[in-house]
This record gives sequence, C-alpha cells and structure tokens, in this order.
Amino acid sequence: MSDDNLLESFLFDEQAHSPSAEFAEQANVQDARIYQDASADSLSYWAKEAEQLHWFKKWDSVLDWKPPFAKWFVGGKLNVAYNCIDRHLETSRKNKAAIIFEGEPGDSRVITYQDLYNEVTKFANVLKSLGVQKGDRVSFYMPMIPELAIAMLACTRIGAVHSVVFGGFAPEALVGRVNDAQAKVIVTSDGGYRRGKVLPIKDNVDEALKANDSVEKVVVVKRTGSDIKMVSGRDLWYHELMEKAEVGGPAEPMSAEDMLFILYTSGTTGKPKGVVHSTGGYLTGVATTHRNIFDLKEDDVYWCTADIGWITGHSYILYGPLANGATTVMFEGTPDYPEQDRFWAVIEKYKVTILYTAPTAIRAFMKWGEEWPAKRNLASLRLLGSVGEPINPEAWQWYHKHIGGKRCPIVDTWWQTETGQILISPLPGITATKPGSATLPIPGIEVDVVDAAGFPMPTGQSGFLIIKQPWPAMLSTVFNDPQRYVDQYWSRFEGVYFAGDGAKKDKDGYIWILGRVDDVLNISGHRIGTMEVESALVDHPAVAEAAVIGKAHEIKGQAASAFVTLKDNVTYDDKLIKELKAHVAKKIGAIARPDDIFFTAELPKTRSGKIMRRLLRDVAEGRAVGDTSTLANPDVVTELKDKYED
Ligand code: 7RM
Repeated sequence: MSDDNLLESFLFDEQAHSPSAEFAEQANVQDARIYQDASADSLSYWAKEAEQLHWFKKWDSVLDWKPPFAKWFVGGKLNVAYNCIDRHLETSRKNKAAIIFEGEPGDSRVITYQDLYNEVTKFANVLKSLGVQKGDRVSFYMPMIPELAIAMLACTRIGAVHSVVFGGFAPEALVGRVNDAQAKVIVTSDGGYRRGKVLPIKDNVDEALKANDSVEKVVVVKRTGSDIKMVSGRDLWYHELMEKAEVGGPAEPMSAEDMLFILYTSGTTGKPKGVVHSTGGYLTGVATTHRNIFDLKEDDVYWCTADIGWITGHSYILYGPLANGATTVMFEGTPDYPEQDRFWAVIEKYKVTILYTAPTAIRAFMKWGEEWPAKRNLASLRLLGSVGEPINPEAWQWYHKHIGGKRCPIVDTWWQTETGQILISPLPGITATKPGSATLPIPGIEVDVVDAAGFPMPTGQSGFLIIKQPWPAMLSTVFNDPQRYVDQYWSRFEGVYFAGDGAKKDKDGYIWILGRVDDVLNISGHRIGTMEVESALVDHPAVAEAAVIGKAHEIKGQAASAFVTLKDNVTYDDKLIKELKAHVAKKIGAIARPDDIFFTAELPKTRSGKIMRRLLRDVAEGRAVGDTSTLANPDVVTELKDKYED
C-alpha cells in the first residue's frame, strides 16, 4: 500500500463502523473488560483459554520464557487429533459435519466427526505400519481434498511432524523443503484439478525426489484417475493402504512444547525458513482466536477460502475450527471456475454463515462485477473476515455492501506464518471497525510501532511493528536453525518480536499495517522472497545479475518486477522475456512469475555494491526517482527511466 492510499484510509477514519446492537447482544465476547483483564494478567488469561482444550495432564507452568525462546504450558500433555476429533464424539457433535468438501468439478463430501475419527485413526495406523514414529517428518504435496486434512490429523495423532508444501510450488521448491525437513514419507495425489485441467502433482513429486535421499515411501491418493507412474517398493496407493487399516488406536500424549508441524515461509534470503510450531500453545492460540474473532456458534457453517498449504489453512481451516467442533468448508477450486460466481454458489449451496477470505480475491470480484454475487442467495452470511494483506478501503466497502449486505461485521485479521494465530483484529461484538485497519491487538497481546532505535513512534507516523511479549501460538524456532530464529525475529529490537511489517497507530490506538519492510513480496497474499526470484533468474544461462522488486498491482496487491543484466554475448528479445518468466515459474511456481522483466546494462548500486531497490521501485511504478546521490553509477537510473517510461 502506498502512502497515498494510506492517507485515503485515514480519511475514512471518521466512518468507524460500530457493531450493531443485534450482533453485539449475541456475540461470544460482549464485555470490553476482557482487554483490561487480559493485560493485567496475560498468563492467567491464556491459561483459562487453554482449559477449553482437553489435557491428558495439566501443565505445571503456563510459560517458561528464556528470551527469545518460549515454552508454553510446560509439563502439560495433550494430543491435537484427540482435541479436534475424539472429544467431540462424546457430545452431540458426533454426527455433525466436521468437513464439508466441495471439489472443483462440483463433487461434494460431508465428513462427520465420527467419519473423521474412522479415517484419521486408520491413516494413523497406516503411518505406523510405514515405520513413521513420533518426531518423524511427513511431507505433503496435495490438492485441497479431505485426505490432506485426514493425513495431517493422523500425523498429529501419532506425534509425527507434518510439513505441508503448497501444491502450486515447483519440484525444485518442493525438494528443497523435503530435504530440509528430512521427511521419511510424502503424501501426495495422482493429480489435482485447476480450472478444469489436471495438475501433474505426482510427476512433480517424482521429479523432486531425484534430488532427495530421505523419503522412503510415497503415499498417493487417487483424485483425478490420471495415468501416473508408480515406483515399485516406494509408491503406495492410499486407498489400498486404507482398505487394510484398522479403525481406532491411541492418541499419543504429546508434551505441550513438542513440535507439531513445520511450515516453510519466505524470508529475506533465498532459502525459505522452516517455521516450527509446537503443540499446546499453538492449539490454544488458534482455538481461542477462532472462537472469539469469528464469533463461532454451534450451528455455524464456516468457510476459510485459503489453501491448506499456507498457514491460514493450517490454523483456520483445520485446527482452530476442528478444535472448536465447528463445521469447516474445504474448497478445492478457484473463484472463477466454472464461472465468476463460484464462491457465491458455494455459500448458497452450503448456507455458509462465516466467510474468511483475502483482499486480492475481493478486488478480483469487484472487477468482475457485483452482478455475480447478486445472482446468489447470500443471506446465510453473518460475519466476514479478511487476511493476507492490508485491505484497501474501497475493497472493504464493496465486501461490506455486496457480500455482507451491510449487516455483517468484517474482521480484518493481521498475523503471520510465524505468529501462528491472529494477533491484531477486531472482536466483532465490541470493536468499532475502520475500513483498512486491522484495529487493535487482541486481548493478551501487546504491540507497538517503533522507530529504527526501538522508540515508540508518535501517533500517525509510520514505523516498525513489534510484538512486546510472547503469545501461545508463536513459532518456537526455525527448523534446524535456531540462530536464524534469533537473528531474524528477536535481534532487530532487544527482547521484542520484529514482525517485518511497517505500521502506523492512529489517535485511537488502531493499527494500520503498511506492508513488508523487508525483501519479502506479498503477491495475492502469498509470501515470496525477492531473493528467491532473483536466484531463479540468475540460474538461467543468459542472466548475469537480477534484482527483483514488488510493484503495486490492482488485483494482486503486489507483482514481481525484475531488472536483469545479461551475460556479455546475449542479446534480448521478447522470446527471452517469456523464457525468463517461464524459468521462474518452473523453479519456484507460477505465483512467483514476474509480471515485467526490464533489461539493463547495469543495476543501480551503492558504492559498497548494494542494489538500490528503492530506485528500481520508483522506475517500475513510474514515479519521480528519489535520491541517487549515494549511487556508484547514477547514470543507470536515468537510462532506465528513459527506456521504460511510457
Ligand atoms: C496470515 C498470513 C504474513 C504477512 C504479514 C503482513 C501481511 C497478513 C494482514 C497483512 C495487513 C492484514 N501469513 N498480512 N494479514 N497485512 N493486514 N490483515 O498471511 O506469513 O503468509 O504473511 O502478510 O505483511 O507480515 S503470511
């Protein structure tokens, strides 16, 4: 978001939307004293929330904080699958829909809590039979089908650690993550549907495994019936294993601080970080926030449109909702297939009451036109959520009017892969919302906006967002690299968590997130490191050097623009541009494909050799170029501007 847009956001400031009396009266959280109570004694507050879970053994202490390493609910024993499934079977939820699955082709499956128990315990037994033990890693590379949820829960049941890799990543990105995790097993499928076509999921796994020596078995779910190669001795069909597997078996009592899962996320280097989440704190954090922020009621039909390959899917399709005994919708498709009303058709079909989606999707819907949602009955909706990037006020207003019928509160939720749970968000029955602001830290959380030296910024001025105390679902470390955990998150400012986002605080203490301040792009709400795209470009034989920046994009929020210098004997043409874009898609995945490639004889650099990305951003967005006085080669920028200005 540029500063101009932000100014606009502040103008909307006056139009705060208070919760309606009708909503407020029925809300799960109605008393604003929750903020004072939680801040007076945040550990007791979180302990009370943790008591909503089932513990095999209660914790001895709520928090062991040896900065920057936190252990939550030390001494406590619990199991995530038990909390998400078994304990609901003793209640009226036994035959309630746990997962409603809507496939891209329009196929549908309803999985009750009892069904989920049967499937999860069977797959837990399959994993054991494959030699998977507590602490072993299992990687996933799957479309959004129920077997993904089932197999992840099965891991948690036996204490294995899952590492889900987004199905849109390329084989090379996949193998990097599988190797780093040293996974023993991969769960995948024969294919997946994408806009009517079949994705070659299994082929990508085969390609990836050429560069891996940790994986012993590949379990393949049949989804598309594609003709694939099964490697004998290594590849096994999911349905064949499940046919022979028994229902039932224990849920392993895990220590609260045991590793639950790894999820790789882009950072400022070319190598993604394996963010580690642990058991007790994570489940407490996601269950509480899901219940309070989405105002969950027993008969809600809740739909989060994210992919489980990202943290949003982990926390708010799977673990938060299932821990709360909710009905969670899992959708395999895209918003515009077969037509641009697919989301609204799904809402109508299942009478969805809570919708959680991303600003990039909302901006696409705006472009497609309000006639698409208008054709469908959206009266079941009662609450809307937004996540992934700042929501521009125009998109907020559109969402409010055309999807929420002006009656649904909107929760704009700020959080990260690393935070595990939502940290900044309205409580929908209490907080007046301002379009474009994620509003206030939730109870028990303290944040601030500080300058480069760590001092609080005055009201309305932009600085760095920090989190002042540990929180239950915080990452516990970076897998195999605790030093990176320390350096990345806890060293920029002494003793506090550095989020990597810029922000402003307004006169009411509301937080306005401005986007990343590091070399991380946010393309359609997906994190991609500029360094990753640069490495992919430099990997091409024609490229000498590359610099990648984020450029404002109407729908995606940001798009990657690349500035490339070629090797001496190479000449450029349109074909090379296409080839370089395809190369990036092949190395990382289609989401990282640059929108533009600019060729230049030289990149603008400081005298110490650092690429001045700020200047490249000015060029790419057609702005007046800022200060070039520290450049070793100031002429480069003028040349670039002349060349690319329309
Ligand atoms: C949940 C998720 C994290 C980054 C984060 C921000 C941006 C996320 C919001 C937001 C403004 C929001 N995890 N971000 N939510 N910015 N308002 N409500 O997206 O690890 O993939 O990305 O996303 O920059 O640092 S993530």
